[in-house]
Amino acid sequence: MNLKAQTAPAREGRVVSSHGRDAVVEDAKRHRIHCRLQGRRLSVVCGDNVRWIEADTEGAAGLITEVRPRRTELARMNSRGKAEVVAANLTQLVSVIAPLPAPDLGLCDRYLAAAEWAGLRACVVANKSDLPEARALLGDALDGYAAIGYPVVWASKRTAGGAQEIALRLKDEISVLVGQSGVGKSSLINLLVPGVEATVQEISRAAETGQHTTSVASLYLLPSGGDLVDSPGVRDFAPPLPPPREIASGFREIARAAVSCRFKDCMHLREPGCAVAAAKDAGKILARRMASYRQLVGQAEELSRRDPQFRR
Ligand SMILES: Nc1nc2c(ncn2[C@@H]2O[C@H](COP(=O)(O)OP(=O)(O)OP(=O)(O)O)[C@@H](O)[C@H]2O)c(=O)[nH]1
Ligand SMILES: [Mg+2]
Ligand SMILES: [Zn+2]
Repeated sequence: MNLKAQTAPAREGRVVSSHGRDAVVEDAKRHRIHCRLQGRRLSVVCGDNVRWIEADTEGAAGLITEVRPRRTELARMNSRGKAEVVAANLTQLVSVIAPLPAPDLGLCDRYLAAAEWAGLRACVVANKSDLPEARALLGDALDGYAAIGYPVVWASKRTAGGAQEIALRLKDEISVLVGQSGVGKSSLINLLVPGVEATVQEISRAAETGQHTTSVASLYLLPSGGDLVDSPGVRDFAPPLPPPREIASGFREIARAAVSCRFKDCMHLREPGCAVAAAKDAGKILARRMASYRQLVGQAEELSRRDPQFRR
């Protein structure tokens, strides 16, 4: 570290994107500064509030010296089974689905569960509503999400449909766009934030090849208020799981029905007097949502067998 770095006063800022030991920090005046992390122990993600100092460090103009405690964390399990934070200090998750690539609604259910566990508001955006197959492929799913209380919006970058409604939902929130690769998250950023050019897959056929266009999470300021994080698309998303008994809190309609189960510790698998099973049989809880719930309970049980600490 040079002399200037040692004497410079620490300043507050927020990480708008990060890659390895490098991060772009936005200061109070909305200037963006290329920073490096001080020391090996620090790590930051998009949305982190940090302290930094001006410093000439090999191509970077600042040095991040401290990460402020996070109010919220959205995390995922990486391929090595370790929790990895995707973004910090979010208030809302926007799950983007589309008719193309082939929709994976189980993935959307897992994102919504992760939002519940992380204490984030959540909504569902069905993009590419201009495609003729959109309503047939996504209509029922969207109605299902609306019925359990998630705001839903049809959107299209082609027709700009839904843009105002989404902008209204994003106002006063720090939101993240999540979903499969190719559903059009970056396209929605470009629609909502004129002038920025989030990289979008050029050839529409490429959406089916499973290539990921956005490689790091980046935060954008919305002209109508609010901040929006564009995240790299996924083929799969596994949230870090709570103990098996707490999985139901990620599925609001299941948690609501569960108060009437005969047994207080009912897991809604096949216990007698299960109000959740009754609600499913009566068509009030979707079979797919139950399957998503069961899948996560199975995974959480597997984890707690391997690590009894996990059982709490
Ligand atoms: N017909 C139609 N195509 C769209 C719409 N939105 C995006 N696309 C196309 O879908 C493809 C993927 O869009 P992206 O915005 O790159 O998708 P993404 O979700 O950001 O993908 P990743 O960054 O890989 O996660 C591009 O070819 C877009 O032109 C839409 O509303 N309608
Ligand atoms: Mg993208
Ligand atoms: Zn039950």
